[in-house]
Amino acid sequence: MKDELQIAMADLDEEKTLMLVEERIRGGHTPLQIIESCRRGVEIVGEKYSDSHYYLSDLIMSEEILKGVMRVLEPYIPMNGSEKGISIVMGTIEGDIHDLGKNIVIYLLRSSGYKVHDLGVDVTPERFVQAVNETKASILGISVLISFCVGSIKRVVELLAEAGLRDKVKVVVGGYPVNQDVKEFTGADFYANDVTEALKIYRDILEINDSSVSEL
Ligand code: B12
Repeated sequence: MKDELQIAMADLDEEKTLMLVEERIRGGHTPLQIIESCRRGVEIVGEKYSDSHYYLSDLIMSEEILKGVMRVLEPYIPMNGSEKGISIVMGTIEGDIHDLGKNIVIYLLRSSGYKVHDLGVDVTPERFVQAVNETKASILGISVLISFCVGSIKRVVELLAEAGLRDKVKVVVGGYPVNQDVKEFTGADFYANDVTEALKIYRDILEINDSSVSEL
């Protein structure tokens, strides 16, 4: 069922979106619930773009609104910043410049005290492997929103194996087109296409006992 915030986001109604976000945060909704409503809203923006009802400028508008939403939410995301000594590498795969979702996941992980090396966007398979090697990361998170870039993730996993690093790092893929088939095709260990599932996976991998992440 669509909610009012999801619809306001899908309609690219910035004022109403931000008003509803403020209202919800004051009403006790968690930042994760709010982010998920907005994510489902921009999913509709994407569908309208595919149907030629929206243009590229509308995708850009959805980016601006989502950044505004995060500015409202950030003060409500507790910084449980005690350094946990676990290293995570994240980046968006080669050919893809989408980074809003990746940045949200990184923000939440950092707020829980994890050290995240953000490689940015359009990251080559070789660069991912180099970063895992240099940082001794226990998790590699790869974001992908453009379907045809999925093949490069498979290449990352192959290169990790060639470098003798495959059993030292868990590979997590995330993003809109990701599903069980993508996980199997790429050889990744886990996949997530919403923030709650993403944080659950990181928590499970790291066997986090504190509840700092789940309380967001
Ligand atoms: C905003 C947007 C843009 C913005 C991106 C701004 C930015 N800085 O990221 C701009 C305008 C730049 C853009 C450009 C383009 N876009 Co665009 N874009 C979108 C849109 C509407 C929303 C994406 C988004 O930010 N969602 C909100 C975030 C919060 O959700 P998310 O990214 O899914 O992330 C969540 C989870 O997936 C997960 N997650 C994400 N990453 C990771 C990583 C890990 C490790 C984990 C565990 C979890 C995780 O957690 C996040 C938080 O909940 C999508 C539609 C859609 N359905 O996604 C299209 C969409 C992705 N874009 C699309 C296209 C085609 C393009 C362009 C090619 C358009 C063009 N003609 O130029 C270019 C891409 C150029 C390139 N080479 O990359 C298509 C891709 C189609 C496909 N599957 O191949 C989509 C699906 C729209 C559509 N339906 O046609 N886009």
